[in-house]
Amino acid sequence: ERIVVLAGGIGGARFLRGLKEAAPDAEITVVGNTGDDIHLFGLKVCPDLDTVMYTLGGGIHEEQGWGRAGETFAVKEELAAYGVGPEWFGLGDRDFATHIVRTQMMGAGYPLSAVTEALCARWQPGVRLLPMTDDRVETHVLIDTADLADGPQNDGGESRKAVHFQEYWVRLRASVAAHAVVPVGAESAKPAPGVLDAIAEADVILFPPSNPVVSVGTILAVPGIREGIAEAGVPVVGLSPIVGDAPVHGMADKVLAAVGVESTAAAVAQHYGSGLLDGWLVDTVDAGSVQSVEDAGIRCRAVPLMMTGTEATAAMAREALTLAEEVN
Ligand code: GDP
Ligand code: FO1
Ligand code: CA
Repeated sequence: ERIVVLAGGIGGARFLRGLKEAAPDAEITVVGNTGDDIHLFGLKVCPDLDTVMYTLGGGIHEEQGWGRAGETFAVKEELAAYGVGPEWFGLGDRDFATHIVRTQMMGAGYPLSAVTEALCARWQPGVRLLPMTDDRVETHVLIDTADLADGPQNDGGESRKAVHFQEYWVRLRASVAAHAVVPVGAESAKPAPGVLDAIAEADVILFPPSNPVVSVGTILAVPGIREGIAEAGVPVVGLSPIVGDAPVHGMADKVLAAVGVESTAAAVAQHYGSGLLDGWLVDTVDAGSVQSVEDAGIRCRAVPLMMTGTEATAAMAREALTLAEEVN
């Protein structure tokens, strides 16, 4: 069986661990979000690709969900001693090596997809990990400068600025309103080699409980990917990242508000829409919303959706595959 998964970072990676267990013989292709990518100190950092690679390859910092296990921060401290930041983004020594190899290969002319394959030769994630595109896409978030503590105060005029997604998420902790989320560069990006073929040849396509706006939404913003999924004519099943009207972790509600979507499992399903989604899993606490999702033309089931461990996550993956068979 060929399964394609559109994945962000932590939610996508943890789900994939369960999916591998649930479908040990499946050929899994992961289309990873690269809108979170950021250039720091001349290095290209790909947080979501690395989170998937480290999680499935056994190198992840388990409790944190991102970055390396057993990490140290000597390089960051030395940079800080020179007054060189940003101090708000924690790049560790082990992680630095990944970014150095990636940047060096890209400087030599290799596309990100080839570099990702080379990095995965070490980590052996057990899935084919493809970036959504080899082109540069960077998600930016539009905020009000008046909302910033150090911004211009009540000068009468309205002043908005775009900040990099990582600055919004990590430095500001999504504490100010997001007025828009823009995947800069997406409109002219091309799907990476292998992405459209994997989608066209898939038996099932899954949306893990990843952020619907800045993870799955960004992947779908690459021209051709959404169309390819719709045209594949195979079951498309998603799992809600919203449980009990709030994101399980993180601040997905802030970016959902920016696109005018309520933070409920049903609203996220309707945001994807019946033109894209055939099936949707909500958590048992949201069983009351199953009917409204079905009324929107999307087959829906309520099952436990908390990824408390590999066994619970594998059970979620099995439910998703079962629902896919039902809608087929
Ligand atoms: P990120 O790139 O690291 O933010 O990770 P993703 O976009 O892949 O996933 C983030 C989303 O995962 C968040 O919106 C969380 O609500 C969701 N999430 C995290 N853990 C769980 C879980 O155990 N169950 C469910 N249903 N969602 C989860
Ligand atoms: N997340 C944080 O909250 N703080 C950090 O300092 C941080 C550093 C970091 C470094 C490498 C990497 O691959 C991921 C990192 N993350 C950090 C996580 C990541 O930036 C975000 O969780 C996701 O991009 C959100 O989708
Ligand atoms: Ca992410």
